[in-house]
Amino acid sequence: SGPIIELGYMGLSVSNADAWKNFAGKIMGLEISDEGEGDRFYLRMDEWHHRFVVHVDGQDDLAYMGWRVAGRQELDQAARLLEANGVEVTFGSPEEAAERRVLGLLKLQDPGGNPTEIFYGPQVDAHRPFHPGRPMHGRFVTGAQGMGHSILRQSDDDAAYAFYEMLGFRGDVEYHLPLPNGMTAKPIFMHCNERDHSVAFGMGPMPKRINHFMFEYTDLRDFGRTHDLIRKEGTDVALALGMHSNDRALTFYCANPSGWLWEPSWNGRPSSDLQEYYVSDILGHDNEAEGYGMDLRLKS
Ligand code: MBD
Ligand code: FE
Repeated sequence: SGPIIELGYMGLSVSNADAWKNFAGKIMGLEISDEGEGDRFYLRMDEWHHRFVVHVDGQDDLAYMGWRVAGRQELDQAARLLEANGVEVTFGSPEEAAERRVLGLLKLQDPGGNPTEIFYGPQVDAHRPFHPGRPMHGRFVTGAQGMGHSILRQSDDDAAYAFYEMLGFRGDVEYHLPLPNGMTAKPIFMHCNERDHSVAFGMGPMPKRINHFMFEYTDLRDFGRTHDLIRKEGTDVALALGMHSNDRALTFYCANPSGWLWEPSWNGRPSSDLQEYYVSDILGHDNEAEGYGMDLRLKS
């Protein structure tokens, strides 16, 4: 295993702040934390100061991924590891660390060009209990599993695999799936903790850096309420309610106000180092809205 312990935070660039506050808070149940900075607001999922920084600067895409290491020694170790493998790394300035609410960070790019930060020491607001944006029976699964997972754009899946493996992630191709053009998609799923996967790729060309973000409710009632609310709003759903074969989670994929997908989920199983692959999901996940990069057939 390597220095990375969790997907700790993400930066999003959005154009419509009000739509995002409604979607993230009133529909998904995340806590909106606006400190009046004007160009950004925050989304909380737990006691951390934030899990998302939402930058209102109009790109409607991922701004950066934030991968956590335990402490300063592990940050230095990660920097040496990356440099030894020919990856250009810069240490964030004290001002940049303060802006991210962390004790220290590295800035780099993954092989797909996705802005990537490796950090230690997040600001945890233990004095400020998590307060969901809509009433919730339970909470979000975070802790040792991190905030969730994302599928990211890569131009070279082998290079992406080598990069994340170098940082200590494990995983491989976990599905062989038919594509609309007759080819076979072989997406790769990688984990760095008990979350089944924290990063995935291998979905072919993508218009944005990110295809989707998955997060998990502890309570089926909250997951179900989110599904009810999305259906009531008539929001685009790319994959209907279903259960994945790899993480066994009940999920669906809906469009967020930036036009990429969110994957609310419930009841995922922990990651395993015993590699398997699947040719179909277990239940549902029928294709609905097209054009969100999820037009492959997950269930045979
Ligand atoms: C996932 O979380 C996912 O997004 C896909 C495409 C397949 C299995 C699990
Ligand atoms: Fe997913």
